[in-house]
Amino acid sequence: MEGKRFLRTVSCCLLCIGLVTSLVSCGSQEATSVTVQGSISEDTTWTADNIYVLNQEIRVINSATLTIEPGTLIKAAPGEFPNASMLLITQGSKINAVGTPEKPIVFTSSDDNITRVEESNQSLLNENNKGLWGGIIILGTAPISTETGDVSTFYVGLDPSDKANYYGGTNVEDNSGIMKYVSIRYGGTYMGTGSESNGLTLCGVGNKTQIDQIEVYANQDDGIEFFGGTVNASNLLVYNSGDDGIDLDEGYSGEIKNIMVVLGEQSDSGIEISGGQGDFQGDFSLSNIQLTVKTPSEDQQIMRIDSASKGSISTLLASNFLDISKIQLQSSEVTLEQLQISKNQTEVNSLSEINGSEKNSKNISFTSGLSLENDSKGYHWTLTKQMVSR
Ligand SMILES: [Ca+2]
Ligand SMILES: [Ca+2]
Repeated sequence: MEGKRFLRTVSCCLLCIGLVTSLVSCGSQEATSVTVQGSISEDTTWTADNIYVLNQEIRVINSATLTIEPGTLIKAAPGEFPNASMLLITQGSKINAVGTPEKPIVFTSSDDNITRVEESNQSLLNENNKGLWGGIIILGTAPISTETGDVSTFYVGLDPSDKANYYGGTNVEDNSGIMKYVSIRYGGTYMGTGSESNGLTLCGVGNKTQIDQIEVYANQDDGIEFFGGTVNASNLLVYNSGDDGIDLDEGYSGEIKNIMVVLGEQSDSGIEISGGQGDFQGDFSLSNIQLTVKTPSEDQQIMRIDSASKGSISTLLASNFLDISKIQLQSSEVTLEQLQISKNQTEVNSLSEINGSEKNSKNISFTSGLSLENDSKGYHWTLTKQMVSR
């Protein structure tokens, strides 16, 4: 029995941690580079003295918890579908990634030259190096609203014949773990579905999960996308995404507080919301939102909200957009309160100036002199802040 268990442990470890590839000089200490491949099927801790290199799809399965120490640097090998490197937390498994402002947890590309989290501002990559790896995907068991009415579905881009690639269910209180002070950089590789991956994708993730202080820097698709689920989130910063900053889909029904999106020239909407595709619409609540533009372009929209959406958006400051940028509101079940919007340096106070669809005119109020609960100082730990002040 003992021998059998030993062999099983050894084979699991061989699968999880491929090999120690090299020692990387980092000042007085040397960080060991550890290649990770295959599935993680028992509780595992990644420690800050190593650099973990994700080689293709890493799945946490079998109700295991992946714990990542503060200050840990994780890099992802290059490649696109079906060889994209990504971290996938499957249903029942958990991520426990809690950094601190001084020691955030950093996910980046293996093209990144940094060897310690503290060297982030010495990276030779920049905001144009998007699409290098597949991001982080969490699959939970909370409700989703799909077109087919299915309670659960597979994540597009993953193998539908494998049950581990499914998300959604009836568990509002799904607990998929905790992520705090985590920076996700240069993701968004091609997923073989006509689109790219998001920085962080939360699929059917429930309200016992904690998502707070997350930065997504230079991702090719959306920064953070929520597919259904009931998870609450706070302090989300998305910088220069190729598509939207924050994207809600499939009847997402949680509360998000403190959002900051800085759009780049190729970005689409600051926030895009699609309601439920099936039986229920969901009900979201977003507040304390700052949407701004680094280099204004005609592609940028402030928000797009489709006809199936239901929820509320309050205290929103949008600035530096071009005149052509709009809030497209196609639902009569969304309230927009305390908006302060400036375009071409001028404050706009009427719906006709911001509404692309002309569909809905009720439940909208404007304000001025808005002060947000968390202004940009709260994000001092992020790469975005370090690069802006460099
Ligand atoms: Ca997306
Ligand atoms: Ca999108």
